[in-house]
Amino acid sequence: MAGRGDAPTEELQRMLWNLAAATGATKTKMLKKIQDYAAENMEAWKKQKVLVGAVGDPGSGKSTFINSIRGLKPKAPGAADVGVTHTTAEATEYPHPTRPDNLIFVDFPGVLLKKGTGEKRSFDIQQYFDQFGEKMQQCHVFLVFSSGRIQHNAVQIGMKARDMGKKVMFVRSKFDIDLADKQNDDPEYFDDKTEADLMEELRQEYIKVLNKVEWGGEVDPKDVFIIIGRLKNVLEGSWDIPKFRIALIENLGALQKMAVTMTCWDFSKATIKERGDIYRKYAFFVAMATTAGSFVPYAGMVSIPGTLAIAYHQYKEGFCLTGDAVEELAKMTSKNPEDLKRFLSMRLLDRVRLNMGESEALAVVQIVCSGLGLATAICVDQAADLILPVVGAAATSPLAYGITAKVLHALISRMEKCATDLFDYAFKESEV
Ligand SMILES: Nc1nc2c(ncn2[C@@H]2O[C@H](COP(=O)(O)OP(=O)(O)OP(=O)(O)O)[C@@H](O)[C@H]2O)c(=O)[nH]1
Ligand SMILES: [Mg+2]
Repeated sequence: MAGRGDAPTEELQRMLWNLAAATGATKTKMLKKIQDYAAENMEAWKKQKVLVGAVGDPGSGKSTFINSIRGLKPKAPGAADVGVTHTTAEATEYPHPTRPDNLIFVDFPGVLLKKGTGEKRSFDIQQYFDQFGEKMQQCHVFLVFSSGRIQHNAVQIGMKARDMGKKVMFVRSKFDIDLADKQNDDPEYFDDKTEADLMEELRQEYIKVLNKVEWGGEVDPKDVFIIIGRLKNVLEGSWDIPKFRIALIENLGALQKMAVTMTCWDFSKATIKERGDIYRKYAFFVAMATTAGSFVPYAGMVSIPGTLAIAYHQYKEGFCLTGDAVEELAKMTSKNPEDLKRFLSMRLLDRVRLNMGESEALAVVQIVCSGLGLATAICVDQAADLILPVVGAAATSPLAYGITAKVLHALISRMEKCATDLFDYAFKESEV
């Protein structure tokens, strides 16, 4: 699906073609235009708004999941009401606490019952649509929830969403209950089969039911996610959560992908590479913006390598390596937060292989470090460690595009590695 977020890439492509065709002074002018454009777009994802709608069976865990993916426990301030009784009656927006303007989950009520029909109360899709159709229209992606077997009502709502041209993903929650039920009903099942086998069986059964209730059209198994919606399970990425996260961003435009990746905490190793790929695709903008000679000031920063510092902090956030994220990880894994932070800073300080000549690398390091010195401690927290622990002479020349791009790619690989090591370390039972 080509979302609106892809637009800058197309525009940029046009600009690059023009640049290739231009010569002399026109070429210089074109390059400047591209650099300005890149500077403008470096943080363009911050203007993106992504609305994710959760619809489906009552009590299936919609609100619980919305809280968890926002990093909130059920009773935390700003959390959606959850409970064993019917809770959600209005379509309610739940902005992500980290970036409330960028990512919003819309919690739709489970079913709307026809008034005054006594015992034979039934779901009326038209009534539901009259009431919530407008809100549904605003959403980019829909999650159709069920726990246990999916009900016809939920499928009907999903069909409406699909007919609106929205991407629909099916979430079957409460897999922990399915597992416990299976243990109880058929304990021998696990003699030669695993929990993952049960998950696949449930997925197939789910698809069969969808076909039976006339979903119409093939259901791709990749669109069915079997999860446990509790906070810990979502953050640590158990069962289909990593696949879900990847599928969610795959269905968004380029800038929207960036907005979601930058917003949601995720401590599973399974999505690290996808996050890295998003940053690698985006590195062009950062490198261009960084090398633009006229690029002062930007986001309140005055140095050219300041854009690198911004990128560095974005990567740290996106890979969940900030202080707040590490503290949450420590809480989840019952580890000492200071210990995890120490582990992380040691990893961040490790030598980065820049894959370039020694002197070239040293020049970059000097420029970056001096830039960070200028950028003040507010912007860079304790991270004057940016690339190598070398603080050298002041920068005299702007960075070349090629070198900057290499630095950015090296930074992204470094963050990927740090996140992998940190999550391994935190989730390991012993040794902490
Ligand atoms: N065991 C288990 N319980 C869950 C899970 N997800 C949610 N629950 C529980 O299921 C109950 C209903 O969850 P809600 O999140 O309120 O469900 P809902 O779909 O928002 O319900 P309505 O708003 O009433 O339609 C709560 O008691 C949750 O704690 C899960 O993955 N596993
Ligand atoms: Mg609810």
